[in-house]
Amino acid sequence: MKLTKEQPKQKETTVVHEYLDEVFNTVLQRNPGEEEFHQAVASFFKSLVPILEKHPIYMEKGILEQLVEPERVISFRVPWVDDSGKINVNRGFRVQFNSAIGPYKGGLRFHPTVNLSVVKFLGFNQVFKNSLTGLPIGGGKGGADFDPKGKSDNEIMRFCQSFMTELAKHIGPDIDIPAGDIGVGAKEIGYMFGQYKRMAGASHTGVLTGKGINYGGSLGRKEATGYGAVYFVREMLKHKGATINNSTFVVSGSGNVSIYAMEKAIELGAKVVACSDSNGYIYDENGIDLYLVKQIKEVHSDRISEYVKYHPEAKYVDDSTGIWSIPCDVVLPCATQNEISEEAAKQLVANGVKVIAEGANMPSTAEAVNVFVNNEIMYAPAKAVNAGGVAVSSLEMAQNSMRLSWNFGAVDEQLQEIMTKIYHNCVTSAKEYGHKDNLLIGANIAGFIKVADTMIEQGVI
Ligand code: NDP
Ligand code: 2IT
Repeated sequence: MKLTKEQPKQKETTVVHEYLDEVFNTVLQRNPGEEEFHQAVASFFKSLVPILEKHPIYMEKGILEQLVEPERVISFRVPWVDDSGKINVNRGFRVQFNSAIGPYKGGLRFHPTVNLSVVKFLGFNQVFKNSLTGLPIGGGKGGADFDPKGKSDNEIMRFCQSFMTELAKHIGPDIDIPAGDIGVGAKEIGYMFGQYKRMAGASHTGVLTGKGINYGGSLGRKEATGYGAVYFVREMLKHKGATINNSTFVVSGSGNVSIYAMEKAIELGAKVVACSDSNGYIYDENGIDLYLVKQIKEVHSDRISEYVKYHPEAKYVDDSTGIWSIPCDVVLPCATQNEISEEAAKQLVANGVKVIAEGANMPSTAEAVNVFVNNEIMYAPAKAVNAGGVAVSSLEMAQNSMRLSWNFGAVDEQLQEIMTKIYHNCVTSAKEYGHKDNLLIGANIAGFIKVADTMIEQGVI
């Protein structure tokens, strides 16, 4: 990469801020009301100041202007018939954000809160997360404002088929490869895969990841995001000469990411004392009975409040945000965006938290992040911490291309290597750009460089 000569620092800082402000103002004007998207872009831009100071080429080549505009946005009607015969209409999305380093890759979310802003914030962050994995995947995201809660299996199947009937026109194993996210697990992926196969008249195994093991799913994908997050925490603690053993964890959510984060943390000797769902949280000071949580959530799709029926000594509180009042060493927010407010962050800090590692996407508000950074808490952002899920998705694609499947140990070993590399890459980038130990800046810069340099190499502009 050709670098222009460094300018005196003060002058450059002004220019850089002016430039970032200008691009950000365009984002605000072009995307009115998309608050989550604005939040993701603002947080990312803040981290880029040191790299733009050193390498103005990214400004000269208009890289940021291009990065904030998705390559393609698809929005579509999803009509489906419920069990009573009533016709329902939902809105589906796929945002194909950036394909510089590979085909679009990212999950699908089915939740009533899904809208264009949510899909765009997720897609934007996915671009840099995927870059951090070191694997050849671009970034995208999709979903629908469909609520799977309380729906029958047949209703979910009909919805998934209708959703895929439109989505199929836009995806493919070398074009765009969706996977799961909130409300989309192996069951939904199976229904969507079946519909894609019927429409294509061929079994393009690599078109989706997170598939069932019988038809091309990777062993270890289900566990990957949660395990990966804990492997990342292990590296963070190692850096400080500490270990997970005997530490106390609070893990929000009780879905895919949360359950497997708890599983790995417990395996490595932690005591997980609390988890939650969107209704409330449980606190079990003896340590969460994970077998029971799996039964409640994975087998019966029930509420986490059921837990206290089997463990009356534990406590259930009917307010999921209260989970942040529990003193602990390590916090893994693994539910949803903006689940940690500024007040919650202050309370965590006051209670002596040592590590915050984001399993969910953008779980901390901008104000909460400031609280962690200003108090020098070990804080790691989602795009680094939860990258294990998409990394193993990429390994699933590799296995599909080879028409082979690796055993669990082989996948898990690669996951551990990938998470360790991501951690070191973040640390190195943070240090190189003058923000030692700031994993937020390190992750954003490391994720950015690869995408930006590739865009320049490919002559996108
Ligand atoms: P799941 O649907 O499996 O679980 C989501 C969990 O979060 C459930 O316990 C759910 O509770 C809770 N939750 C959802 N919305 C809210 C809300 N508004 N307030 C409080 N709790 C809520 O999803 P995942 O575990 O897959 O995803 C969790 C997070 O991790 C998301 O941010 C996702 O984007 C991110 N992620 C997921 C990856 C994956 O591989 N699945 C990869 C990387 C990131 P309830 O049951 O009541 O709805
Ligand atoms: O946010 C994410 O990284 C995911 N939901 C997983 C994406 C994927 O393609 O596995």
